[in-house]
Amino acid sequence: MRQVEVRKALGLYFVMGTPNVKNHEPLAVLEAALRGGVTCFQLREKGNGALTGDALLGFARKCQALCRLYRVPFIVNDDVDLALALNADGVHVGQDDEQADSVRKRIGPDKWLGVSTHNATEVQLAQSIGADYIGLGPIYPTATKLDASDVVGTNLVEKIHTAFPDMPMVAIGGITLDTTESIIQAGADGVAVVSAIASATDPQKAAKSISKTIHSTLK
Ligand code: TZP
Ligand code: MG
Repeated sequence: MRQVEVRKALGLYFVMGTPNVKNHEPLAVLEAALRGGVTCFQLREKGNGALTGDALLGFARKCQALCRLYRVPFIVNDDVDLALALNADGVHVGQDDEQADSVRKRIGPDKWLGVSTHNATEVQLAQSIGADYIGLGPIYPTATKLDASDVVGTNLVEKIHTAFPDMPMVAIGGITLDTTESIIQAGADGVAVVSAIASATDPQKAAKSISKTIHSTLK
């Protein structure tokens, strides 16, 4: 069943674009993360020096090929045209991006649609237009997204989990190995991280440690 598959993929959801990687080669970081056990990957190419045009297309193709190798869903942030050109597994949009219902029409019923949310009203709307999962956050302060809205804390994870038990949910924003357990205990299906893996000295080890914590907490 699709919802079961989606929930499983949300476990350790790695989000990355080339600007998020400083001391390594971005594709090497993605491969290390995949080896370490990430269960979903979102290409979020944003910020200073972000790739565009053919360079973006080429990089995205390489990311997609790596994800296929590790049998991990490949999701594209915001860029519906890119997702369609690559036949990505899904698209993730925020509140300021193309309206989720219009995205759903363009990608069709089979691709996954994720929507970033910050409160119950946005979750309700995401559910009504048939989102496959929601991202909820920022849970904690984050330096990765400069225009991030106010932090919501794990209280909102609990509240949304109770109010929308059928909506797969991944928490995002400032999440580290140390906070993973409390987020899963609050009812999230998984954690989405950028810097906890992309900025780690050893991205594979970082992914493996978070993955272990998720599995032992979910049991
Ligand atoms: N959306 C809300 S917070 C965030 C995004 C994309 C950035 C999360 O990055 P990090 O480094 O895991 O805090
Ligand atoms: Mg967006």
